[in-house]
Amino acid sequence: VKSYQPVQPLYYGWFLNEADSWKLCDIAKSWLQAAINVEQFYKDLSHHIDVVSPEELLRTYSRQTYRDGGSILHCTANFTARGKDESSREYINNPIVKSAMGKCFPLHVIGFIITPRTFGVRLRLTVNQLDLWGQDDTETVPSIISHPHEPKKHKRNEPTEKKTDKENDIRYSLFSTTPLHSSCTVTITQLNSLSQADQFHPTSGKGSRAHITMGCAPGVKPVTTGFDLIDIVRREKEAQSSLTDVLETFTLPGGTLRNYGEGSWALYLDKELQISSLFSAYYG
Ligand code: ACK
Repeated sequence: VKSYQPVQPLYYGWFLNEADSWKLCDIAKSWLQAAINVEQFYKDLSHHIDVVSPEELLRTYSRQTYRDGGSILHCTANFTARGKDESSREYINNPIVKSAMGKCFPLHVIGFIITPRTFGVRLRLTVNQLDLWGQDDTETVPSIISHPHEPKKHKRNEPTEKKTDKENDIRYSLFSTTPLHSSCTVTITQLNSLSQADQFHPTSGKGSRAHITMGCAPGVKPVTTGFDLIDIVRREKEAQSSLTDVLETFTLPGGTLRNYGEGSWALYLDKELQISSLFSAYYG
């Protein structure tokens, strides 16, 4: 008699509906555009990425490296890699995780991170979400994606397999103007102002890696967004404890943009956004 093993998920996370995914792409695009309008931001980032115009910088982050085309946005709660190790199996069998499956959770968007590698949405997790959080917030960045000391330009890569124009337009470009038709309702709402005291270090410790990858520079994998956020959280802490180091900071309507060095920027929203999400597992 053959014994069958259950298929284990690749990762668990909070998934947006399709309409919210498109809406958040629009919102993110507006903020990226607002940042690009700041001359120093464009100059600094284009020093690290192989782009020749603000328009090209706006188009540089894509979701091509997502296997499913990435039209549904999500925040990874735990990358279980099909139960590859003991801790992943513990997570998969955790009764709190099992009972959360299919339940709704509000996601709180508090800002964005923009680096030569990734463009991500930064989240603040609620207490209930922290119970489901299984990512390592202090994971050391693998050396292949660590910050180079010398500016290193990310070159445009040739696509590995040829995509049709339609696929490129709709599924693979982050900022397509032709959203897929969806019967879902947009659930994004604006919440209260964030407290002034927390402005430049809004998250730290458990859950501070929580993000939604909006797009990656050519050849960069989505896992990099989490590493970039870990690095920015570390730089925020350093800036907080250093009284002399004044970072380049720009006020935008509704937010603040800050330069953390080596092409890494954080954008802090004055008011957080709330989006509905569904906790689930992704099997690939
Ligand atoms: O943007 P993300 O959180 O980064 O969403 C994707 C998702 O899993 C599917 O690829 C994340 N991911 C991939 N590999 C890892 C890893 N080794 N550790 C943590 N998260 C990962 C990726």
